[in-house]
Amino acid sequence: MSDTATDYRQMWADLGLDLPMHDALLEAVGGMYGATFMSQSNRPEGMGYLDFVMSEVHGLRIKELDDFRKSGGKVVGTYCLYVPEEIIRAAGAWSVGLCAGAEWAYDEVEQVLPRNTCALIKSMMGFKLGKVCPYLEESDLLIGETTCDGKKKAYEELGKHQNLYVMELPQMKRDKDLAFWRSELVDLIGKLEEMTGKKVTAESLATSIKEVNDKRRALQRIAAARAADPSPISGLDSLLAVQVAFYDDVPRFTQSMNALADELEKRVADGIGVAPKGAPRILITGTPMALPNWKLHEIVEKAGGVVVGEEMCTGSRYYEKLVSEDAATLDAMLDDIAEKYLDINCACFTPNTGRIDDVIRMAKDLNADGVIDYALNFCGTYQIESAGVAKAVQAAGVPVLRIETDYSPEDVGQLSTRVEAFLEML
Ligand code: BJ8
Repeated sequence: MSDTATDYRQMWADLGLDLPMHDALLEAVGGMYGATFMSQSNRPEGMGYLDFVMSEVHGLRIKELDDFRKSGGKVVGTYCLYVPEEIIRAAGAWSVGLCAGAEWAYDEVEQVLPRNTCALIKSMMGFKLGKVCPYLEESDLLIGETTCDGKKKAYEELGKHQNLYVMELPQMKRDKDLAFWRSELVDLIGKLEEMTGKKVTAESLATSIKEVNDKRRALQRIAAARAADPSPISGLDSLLAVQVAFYDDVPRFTQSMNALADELEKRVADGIGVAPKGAPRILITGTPMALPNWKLHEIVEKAGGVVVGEEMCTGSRYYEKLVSEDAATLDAMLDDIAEKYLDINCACFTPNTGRIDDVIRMAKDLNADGVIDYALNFCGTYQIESAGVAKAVQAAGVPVLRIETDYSPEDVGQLSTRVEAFLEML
């Protein structure tokens, strides 16, 4: 994390952050990062880029956003995979995925949201009410979406504090739902054009589709390298790459991740890994793990396993599918974007059998020895899907461990015991 004694303090104060609380957050996350990431052995050198990005997460990157806005640019904050980054960039704005991965200001949050709300939503509100997130404060517009009930209603509260626009997401995937979703993309374009004063054209959209696809392709290369035994990169480092993908500068991130992928491919050819060959290989599926939520990966890898994939929004759902680059007109590009995004398998949809197919396919492709189904407490959609996912994956011959947790460290001991027993059984 940034040294709080550097000259970023004025910038943070100008953004209206609560400086003492912000110092406390940076110190806590910096300590966690050091203990979790820097203690790993045999990391790829390419991780140096992500270490640097994390060391400047509230520093240099915020300065870049600040400078962009001072030169007339607009920043858009998002919370969900369904909000298309391609369209935001094509309208001349920058998109930042907002973190919601740490317990913060829960006392204040529980004044407006029920205690039994999932940790992700509480964190989203806590960062705002606690005034500790410079990304939120740099956002000219937040885009919410009607996914789960908790988020949908929490956006009403969040909207009392910040400029917020909500996209309506259908909950089924029929042709009429696709047509409706496409019309939501058209409305989003109108909203963004009004804010940035820039037109979304076939040219600007084609450019942003290509840029975002290139970012996803770089992440696909990293994911493919993880299929090797021994795995050339830890699950923790791979998860971090996807978490950073949501807010870093797109071309710079893509270039750095391609350099990392080059190194990983060389490691695979040379048989170099981060865990001994034959270490238990785990695929995790479930609710997303927003920064700085590294809890389960750390538990698995400290217990001697290696996480080889994540079927989640901070994983394969983010990078696996691309928007077609064949379209020549704005209309055809919007068709492609609507189709690609509606094809994400979130538990908010019914039915959502595509998710089960993905988990089984990934478990086979990555030679996973076991699957961990991960749901945040009070996340009804993923908790309800959990039994069906476990049954189908076990029927396909892969053992499953089901875990429900939150962001608190209180259950780490108990979870570690369960994970150790699971790894031993594999
Ligand atoms: S596309 S997974 S990012 S909605 S954990 S807030 S579902 S109660 S995060 Fe998600 Fe978009 Fe779907 Fe992905 Fe609600 Fe569950 Fe909380 Fe959740």
